[in-house]
Amino acid sequence: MNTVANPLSNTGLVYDVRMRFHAPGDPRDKHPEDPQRIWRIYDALQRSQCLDKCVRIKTREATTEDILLVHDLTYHDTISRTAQASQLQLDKLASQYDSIYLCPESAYVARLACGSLIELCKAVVQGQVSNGFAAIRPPGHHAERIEAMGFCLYNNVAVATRWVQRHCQIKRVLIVDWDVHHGNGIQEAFYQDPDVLYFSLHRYEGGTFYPCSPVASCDSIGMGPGVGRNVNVGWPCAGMGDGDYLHAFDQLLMPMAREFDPELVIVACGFDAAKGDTLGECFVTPAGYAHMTNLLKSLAGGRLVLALEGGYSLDAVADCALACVQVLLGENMDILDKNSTPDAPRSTPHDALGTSLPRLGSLIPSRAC
Ligand code: 6DK
Ligand code: ZN
Repeated sequence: MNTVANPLSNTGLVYDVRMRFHAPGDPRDKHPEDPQRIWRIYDALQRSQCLDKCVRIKTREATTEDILLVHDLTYHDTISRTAQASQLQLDKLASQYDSIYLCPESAYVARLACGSLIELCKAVVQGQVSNGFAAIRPPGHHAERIEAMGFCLYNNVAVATRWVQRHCQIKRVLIVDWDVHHGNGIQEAFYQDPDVLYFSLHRYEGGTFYPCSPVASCDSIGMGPGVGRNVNVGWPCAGMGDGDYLHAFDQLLMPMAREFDPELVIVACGFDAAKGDTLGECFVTPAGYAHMTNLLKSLAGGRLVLALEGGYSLDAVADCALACVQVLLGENMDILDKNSTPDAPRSTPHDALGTSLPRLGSLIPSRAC
């Protein structure tokens, strides 16, 4: 039997067909952040009978008050006004940001994504469901206080984190960001906050991989009272796989997380490090994401929320999201491919984790470096 047992749970799901309305102004423009991404997740859940086992969480728009927990009012108003703008004006505004497209529905959809993640986090914290998955878009982890970037308008994960801290009696939140890009916006929001541990694994490559900023380096450790609560595992190259990710979980994330003792865990859940994603150029498998989900389920009394960020291979996004939801539901997981599991420790230092830790993923034959 090639599966690993997993206790049953009650899993919330956010999906709203209206989140497909955010799309490039010219429908002939193909963009990786494609409305079909969330539909493909929904379809995979339906085909595998997982949909019926999930509890659907009612979606809602984030209010201005919610958005202002992270973003500034002028920025909020700039995005809100896009609902009345012409496509020409929208293209002009979008061009002032880095890697952004806008259409008249974008602001509404961004509020819907953000508000729905808040509702899912609330349901988990209040115990209506044990854990949950939010198939939301546009993504959020690059969005800064006053800046849209990297396909992101509002920082869904940061707003939901601040919301549960403000409205529920939740203090310590662990945010794990396994999107292949660094979540500069989440880092910015909590950089001085001792109550939010932000842990990101991403391609860094000396600051040449998007968002191409030195703030994504492992030197960014937090500031003031937040020192030690920001952890960047910046990969030096493409080609990372299950072994690399699980080794970083085993050696760094899980020990730090146990010590931090979070009351809620939120994953900025991009699937662009998945095998088959041409933007990410990595090799994480659905079983790899399932095992990472399973490890995180052991924290915070199982209060775990996965919020979709990137992921551009429609097949990989569907397969990986399904594998994660199956773990959330407590279904058995596929065992990992032997060639993707962590290698026995070696003494070779690794750029990303510092000199005292073994080299990662050395069993993976396909890596580019
Ligand atoms: N632009 C994200 O996955 C967003 O982190 C990544 C944003 C990358 C912007 C640079 C880039 C392309 C590439 C191909 C075609 C058009 C634009 F926020 C998340 F969605 F999660 O690669
Ligand atoms: Zn990404």
